[in-house]
Amino acid sequence: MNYTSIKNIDNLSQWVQDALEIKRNPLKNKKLGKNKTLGMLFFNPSLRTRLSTQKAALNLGMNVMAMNFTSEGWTLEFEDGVIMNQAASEHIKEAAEVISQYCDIIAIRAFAGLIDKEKDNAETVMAGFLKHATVPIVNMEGATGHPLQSLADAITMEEHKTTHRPKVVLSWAPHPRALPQAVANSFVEMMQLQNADFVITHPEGYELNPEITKDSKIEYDQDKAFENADFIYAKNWSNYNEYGQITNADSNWTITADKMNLTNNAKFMHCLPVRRNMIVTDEVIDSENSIVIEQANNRTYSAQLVLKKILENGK
Ligand code: SN0
Repeated sequence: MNYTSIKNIDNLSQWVQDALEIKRNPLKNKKLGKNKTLGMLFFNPSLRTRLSTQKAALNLGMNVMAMNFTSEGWTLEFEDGVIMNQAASEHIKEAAEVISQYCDIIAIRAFAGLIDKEKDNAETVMAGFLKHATVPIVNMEGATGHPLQSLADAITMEEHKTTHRPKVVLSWAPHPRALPQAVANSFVEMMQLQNADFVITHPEGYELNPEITKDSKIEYDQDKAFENADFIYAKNWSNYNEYGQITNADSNWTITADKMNLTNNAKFMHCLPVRRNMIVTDEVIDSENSIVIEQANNRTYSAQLVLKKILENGK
């Protein structure tokens, strides 16, 4: 069993309940991972993902090895049949097979490069490991998705929802750097499995991949989208059509207290790290309605559920 996409979740509400059970009793399966090793490979920075996934593995009694490939590993080649006379020192074929001998599960973080859309959509790094590793793979944010984050988001919303069918708004917000669409993509896919009134709001032109958003509702008027919302999920992403570009930096999209006042006393969510007073004002993120810290806490239980399932199911 791999966990590379929200599509790997067969029953979201059951998974959320199982994760909440783990949260109530996190050390219950402390023997399950005995003498098993999780290898975590990072091609990009991480705070929550690295520490929460490690914590999850430790709660299951696993051993953990983490490696930062950008500063510590050989530069990898992912293309077949090339003459390796450029920067890459080692082919994914050997690297993935070798790491598979040391680890029982391999978790990978490899962001979108945001230059070559086709290459990002092909998930070159994740796909290379899926093809050549001989152990299960966990996605710790690939080029197009961040399914551990979205599972944690689902757990967090289950804990905080006050109605059976909440209104959930995914709102784009401005950012000084070009960011991937991964977090937004997986959030959309997760919301499509929920009983909710789900709305995506972003400036015109900032549409996500239509193969992911499918028939999810899009409202270009942010104020209108916020009306009666129970959850505001803020996230920046760079332009998908003009791939990887920043074509809008309008500070009117920043989540302010005035905008939150349009909602039904909505909870504020963000995956973190967050740029204060760009994405969200201090007033909102420091308010009682902000649940970003609990959301980060739930990363542990999201990862622990996934690792537990893999340990139980094997390959
Ligand atoms: C990443 C992203 O995909 O948006 C990771 C989020 C979990 N975020 C960033 O790279 C933020 C970087 C910054 O400079 O604010």
